[in-house]
Amino acid sequence: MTDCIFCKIAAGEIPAAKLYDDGEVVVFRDINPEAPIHLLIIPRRHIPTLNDLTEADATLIGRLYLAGQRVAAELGVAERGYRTVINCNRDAGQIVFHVHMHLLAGRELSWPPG
Ligand code: DGP
Repeated sequence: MTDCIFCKIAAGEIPAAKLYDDGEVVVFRDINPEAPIHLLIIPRRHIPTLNDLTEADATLIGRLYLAGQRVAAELGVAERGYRTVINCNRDAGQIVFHVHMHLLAGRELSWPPG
């Protein structure tokens, strides 16, 4: 999608601190971190929200988690812990309409989230 900021990051047209890219899934640091480690894990293919997923995307969504697991281990936070969150639409605070999983780590995270 031509006007999607995360599509442009995935394509390398906008710079981002990328940690992982396997062709299908890209991981980069959030520009506005809410924790010492705050990553965004995205499918390269443009999917606006969780509501747009189909059965055919089941493996792809699993790959988002596996990429997060991998990068969390590489960054040394797997044992201490981390949180993954996907916001969907307005009430959840989604502002970028390209499915993305937040991975937060490096501090104790309160629960429930706001
Ligand atoms: P959400 O509220 O779930 O849609 O989260 C969008 C996140 O995307 C937010 O934490 C800030 C981040 N973000 C927005 N624009 C950019 C950007 O250009 N680069 C990076 N690295 N992150 C961005």
